[in-house]
Amino acid sequence: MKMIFRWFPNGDDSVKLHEIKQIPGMTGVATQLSYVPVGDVWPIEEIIAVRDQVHAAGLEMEVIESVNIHEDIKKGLPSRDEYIANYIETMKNLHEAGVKCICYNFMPVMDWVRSNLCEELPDGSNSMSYSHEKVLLMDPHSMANSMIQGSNSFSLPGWEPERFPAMVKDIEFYQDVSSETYLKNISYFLDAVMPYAEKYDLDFAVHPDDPPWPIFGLPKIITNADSIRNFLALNNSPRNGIALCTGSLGANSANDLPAMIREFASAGRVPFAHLRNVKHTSALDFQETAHLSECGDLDMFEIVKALSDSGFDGYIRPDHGRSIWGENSRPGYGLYDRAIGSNYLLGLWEAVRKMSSKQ
Ligand code: DNO
Repeated sequence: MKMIFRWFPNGDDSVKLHEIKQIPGMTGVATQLSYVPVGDVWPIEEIIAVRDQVHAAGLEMEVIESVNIHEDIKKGLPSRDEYIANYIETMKNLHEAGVKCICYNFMPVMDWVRSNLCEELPDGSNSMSYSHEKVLLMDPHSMANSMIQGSNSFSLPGWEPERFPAMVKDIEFYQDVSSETYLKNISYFLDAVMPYAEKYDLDFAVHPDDPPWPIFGLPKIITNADSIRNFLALNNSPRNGIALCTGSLGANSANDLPAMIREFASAGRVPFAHLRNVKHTSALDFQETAHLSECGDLDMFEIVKALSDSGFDGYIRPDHGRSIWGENSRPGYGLYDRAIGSNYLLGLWEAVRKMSSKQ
């Protein structure tokens, strides 16, 4: 298992590489060229320039989060072949730079959504929260505006500005797309890229839908154990895996995360885990919390134990932290709370490993 930290290059992060290096147990970063428009090839020299910067700080760059999928691929348009060819070219370039794992998502139009990026917790810290009622009252424009306004002027993963002008039309487009058709479009993509994932030694980790239920009438495909089974069955390459995000899947209290981990990680289909905690405020509402089990509704001990028992040897990153101690950062991605969270998770990992080797 390798503990890594999400970091954005080119000055688009309040957290510095040397600070990440000083977190005990941290081996590398999950990063991306966030400024390359979705669908374009990532230039090899730019990938290498970022990698060299990461290496110079004594860290690894084995995980990319994310290489986003162009909407034409998701929609199944004829132009998808050109974007898939670009995607494969990017995979080749990433492989040449030593990347081992690509995290991506198949969420249509928009990536993750929150109704508030800065909700106060009882201890005076802030974190992101989701109120389904508030989201239902928003249209795509007000949603995009509220995400951008809450972003503290950092780019928000999945909310690339070039997506905004087409958002309303894209949402309309998907109203007539059934889940079956959407899965076929995904299958087409997987069938095209998986042979190259094998050739280039790249594990693919698809991120679950966040939140894991429908909004704006968009098809949602990775929300629970059944849907993950369906997704993995679309392409049986061992490279076709999931990014087990406990906060996304855990927003639905019906999801039994340790059981899902035991099933999918034991099958070798979990190359990457995002570990964070959430507190359910109602069936469709939640608040992100500190990582500690007692702060939210997820049992982080059981989650880490399930990973260890399943022989997980992939990457873990502490996902979304709170904003604490007056830090001004990208929402969810400050230094302090994720550093604390990572060391709590590493402590759980050490304890679980030592206990299991004594049995
Ligand atoms: C949000 C992240 C997501 C994730 C993408 C992966 O904070 O977990 O934006 O990076 O869905 O493609």
